[in-house]
Amino acid sequence: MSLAPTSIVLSSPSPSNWDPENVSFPEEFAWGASTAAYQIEGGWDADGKGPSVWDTFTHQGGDRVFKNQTGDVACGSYTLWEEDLKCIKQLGLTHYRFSLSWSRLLPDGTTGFINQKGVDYYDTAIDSLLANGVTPVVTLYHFDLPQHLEHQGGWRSGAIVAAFDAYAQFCFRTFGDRVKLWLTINEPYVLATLGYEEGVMAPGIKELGTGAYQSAHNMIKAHAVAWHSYNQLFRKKQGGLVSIALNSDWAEPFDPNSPADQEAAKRHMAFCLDWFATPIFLDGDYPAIMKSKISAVCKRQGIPSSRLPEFTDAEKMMIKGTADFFALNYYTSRKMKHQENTNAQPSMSADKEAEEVTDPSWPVASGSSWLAVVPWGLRRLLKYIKDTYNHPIIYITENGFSQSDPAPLDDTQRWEYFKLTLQEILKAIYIDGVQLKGYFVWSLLDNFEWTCGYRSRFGLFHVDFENPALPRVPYKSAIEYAKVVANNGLVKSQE
Ligand code: PNW
Repeated sequence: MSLAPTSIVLSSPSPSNWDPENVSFPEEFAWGASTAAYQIEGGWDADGKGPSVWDTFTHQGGDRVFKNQTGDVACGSYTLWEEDLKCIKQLGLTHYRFSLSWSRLLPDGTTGFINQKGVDYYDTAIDSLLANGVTPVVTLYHFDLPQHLEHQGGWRSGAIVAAFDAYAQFCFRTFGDRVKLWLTINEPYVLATLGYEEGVMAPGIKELGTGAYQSAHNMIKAHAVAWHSYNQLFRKKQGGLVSIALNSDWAEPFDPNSPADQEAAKRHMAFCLDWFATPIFLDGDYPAIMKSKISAVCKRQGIPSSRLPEFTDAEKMMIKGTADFFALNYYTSRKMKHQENTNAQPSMSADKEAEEVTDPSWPVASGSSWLAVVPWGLRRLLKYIKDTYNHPIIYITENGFSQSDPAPLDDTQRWEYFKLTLQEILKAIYIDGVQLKGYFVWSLLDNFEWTCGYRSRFGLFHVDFENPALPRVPYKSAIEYAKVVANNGLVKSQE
């Protein structure tokens, strides 16, 4: 069954007939949806899978996750892959982004033992996507580090770089004959700040002022080393592309007339996106704003050398230019106000000397308190990426809006948010000249939304987690998104 109506040909844009609901997206635009292994698969110890840091974190309880829920079962995608495929086909997607569970493939994180059942699972998924004309986009690592590697220091240890490279090479060798679009690490910003600095996500490490910088340092190196491995060992034969999925807010000054707030907004961008994008896309090193601010704050705190680690010259050379396209996850925008750091206690959030101020006029997605809905912020962010990072090819690898459980299947409001977002994307493409090649909704399915558990629902398909069969049912947004995909554009409603 397809949810899509017969295709309607839309006119191409010209300034005189500009109507975002009557304009086609560029030819070959990638229409996708995204998921991540721990959030959907379940089967946490099935068929020889090793534990990941998320298995450990959720099994420890302690009310760090809503109702102490776990991903033990989640959407059951490990056994219900065919159901996911049906959803993908109903939407008519051209692309599907999912992640590999590192410890399902390599139970202790090393290539010392390979779990063939895990390889079989992803082989089936990849082959059936391709058989249905859907291009797989594969994230190597989406937050679920093998627990064995965390025991050895995880991302705080430099040893992780070689371990990640070995895993990446294993994946390129095993799946790269069929997978041509790769993402190494999902959202190093979220992982570093929430996993290793504030400790609210797995592995729950709270090391304020150092944890995020140290872990991010190793993530950047691991990404770069894996990119070079692909480049040297696989690119010629396999012909694919490798990048890293960077999430970013868009930051506006709280008071647009205050130079201090304007600087605060710039610093928010530096500490969020540029932290990773400057080294990888520009010059191999951290943004100057970040380096000077952190070292100034450290001096005031009586800390002799900066808490931000430094790359050697050889590392800078190695890191620079290690992405074949720009993969952006966008959810929200923030208004930033200058906030002088008078705190003796080090922390990354205080280093930034910028404080977020909520704008009460921005609607908030009902399932996520942090998600203010600001579609025009995405357009500005895309323009910023174009101007700052040499006009790269961009894919939006995640964007979405959550509802709170119980979530109505008639999610008209949410579809409004998607529509406004797609209109801003059209402006970015046709007015601002951004080279945007694809858009992926987060997420295909309602799933385990990390610390919010199953309460926060981002899916295009509703999943009934109370029913052991875990049935998937389309929200209205799924039906509308299928029309957009089929028409390669928004269509005026027929009412
Ligand atoms: C992303 N924030 O995480 C992840 O890639 C997904 O796994 C996740 O389900 C999705 O966005 C929705 O949350 C984020 O606090 C987690 O700003 C937190 C934030 C942003 C993104």
